[in-house]
Amino acid sequence: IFEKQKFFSSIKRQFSKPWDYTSKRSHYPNSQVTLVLGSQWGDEGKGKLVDQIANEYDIICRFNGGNNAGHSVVTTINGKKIKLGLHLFPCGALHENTVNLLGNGTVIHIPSLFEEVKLIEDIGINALSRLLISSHAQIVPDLFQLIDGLEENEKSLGVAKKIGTTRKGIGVTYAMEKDRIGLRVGDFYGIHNDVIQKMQFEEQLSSLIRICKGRFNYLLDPKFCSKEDRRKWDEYTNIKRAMDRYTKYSKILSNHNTVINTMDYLNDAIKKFGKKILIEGANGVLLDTEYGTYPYVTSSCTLSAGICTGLGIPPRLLKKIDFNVIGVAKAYQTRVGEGPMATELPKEENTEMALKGGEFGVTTGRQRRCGWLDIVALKYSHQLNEFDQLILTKLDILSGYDTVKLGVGYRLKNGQTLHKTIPIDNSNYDDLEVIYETLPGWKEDITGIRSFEDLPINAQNYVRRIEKLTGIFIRWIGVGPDREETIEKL
Ligand code: 2SA
Ligand code: GDP
Ligand code: MG
Repeated sequence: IFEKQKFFSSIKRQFSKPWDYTSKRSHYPNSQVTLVLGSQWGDEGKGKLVDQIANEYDIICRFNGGNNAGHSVVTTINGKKIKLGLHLFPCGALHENTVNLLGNGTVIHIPSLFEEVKLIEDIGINALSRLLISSHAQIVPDLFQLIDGLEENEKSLGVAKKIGTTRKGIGVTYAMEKDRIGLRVGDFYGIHNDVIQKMQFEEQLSSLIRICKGRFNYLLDPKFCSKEDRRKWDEYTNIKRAMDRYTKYSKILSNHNTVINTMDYLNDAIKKFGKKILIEGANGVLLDTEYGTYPYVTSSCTLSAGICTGLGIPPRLLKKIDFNVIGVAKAYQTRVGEGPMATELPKEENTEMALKGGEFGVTTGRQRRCGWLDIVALKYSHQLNEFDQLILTKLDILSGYDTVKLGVGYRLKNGQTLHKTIPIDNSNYDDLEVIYETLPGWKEDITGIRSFEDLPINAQNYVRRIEKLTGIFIRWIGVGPDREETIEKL
């Protein structure tokens, strides 16, 4: 015991001399690799920021998730207002000089990706010729999306905790990958002109369908499987149909040389050619499988750490170049799907904020749950990602409130108070009391404002207070959905 005490007190001594590591931070726009991450539960406005700064980068990458994500981009091209909801295609979409890359950590539902490509090309912008896909990325077959939906239906009957997924097959695909029976893009890429590969892929596909039929047959119970779902099941488990479709996809993708070893490509781009890379996170930190509010999470790594495995960029390389992490935080808080949210507003005020903020899912159209900005969760998120700077979005939505609140602490039932980390156990949320700081609000419409000093003083104080409480520098403030509706605070 004595030795232990000595050990701990020596560690404490080390901690009592803080080192000012903040002076070592890198700053956009000088960095070679910039990562944009959602610091909350997703939908913070990452898409807008990526679209806004993409022009300064050569390659825009996704490293996690699939078409569960919904990233909105609003801008005006040739006098025409464009509002694009992207799900898989990175938000460099509207910048013709960028390459857009889906890394090995992403999961890809090919038909949905083609739909997005069409949306972009309908605007008159090349998309497929600028897209690269990792041969290691997992495919999301239609069948996995159906299984995801049926599992949610089953859980809704109280069999297990419903997650409120987007029903895009994300969890099923990552589970199959870890089970080593998933299919990768490289498995079908090339089957249109290689008979041996075609036979091999057919074998893989047949075996996967056989396994799914065995494992998930119980989901065909009419209690949670409608007649239409049953019809889809028969369609999606038809091997000939699936082979025909994958052969067609293979041909289209190979016409554009879309599928490559993106890990080699990115490492060369950084080391040999000095290219600038912008990485776009999907979902948010609090939805991370390991560190989010498990089990109410998504099935990918949503943290900055995820870019190393999801793109094949070694951490040591990031240390050698200028690497910058931008956290995106909404000026209030939203969540879609099930799971705890400490600062959630009561029903009426919740709906009022959702309507004011247009808080409806880009993928599913579901109303998002709303609440006051949670500083405890934001600090937790910062600890996991070490943001160099924050962008605070949707400050305009808070105009009109007499007072605005910040959740600055959690008081647990056992008397413990948390200020910089969320509870490990979800059951703690049941009796948790949030400690709020209340600040005076502002009435003015701020969407037209472009300089920090022109904001109402109470809005300035709100932003400054968030900086003070989190210790993170707020670089930009969003005052509207359009690219231009942003204040840069230097
Ligand atoms: P999934 O589908 O397996 O990833 O769902 C697991 C949980 O992750 C949440 N999730 C999301 N949360 C916020 N935004 C997302 N994207 C869409 C959007 C959501 C939509 O941009 O609006 O349209 O509903 C997203 N994707 C997944 C999900 O709600 C589950 O809680
Ligand atoms: P993402 O998933 O983080 O890319 O965010 P989403 O696109 O799902 O949701 C953010 C929504 O807020 C979109 O409709 C954006 O157009 C919109 N938005 C982004 N920034 C701002 C802002 O500063 N003010 C307002 N009013 N809307 C914004
Ligand atoms: Mg979104």
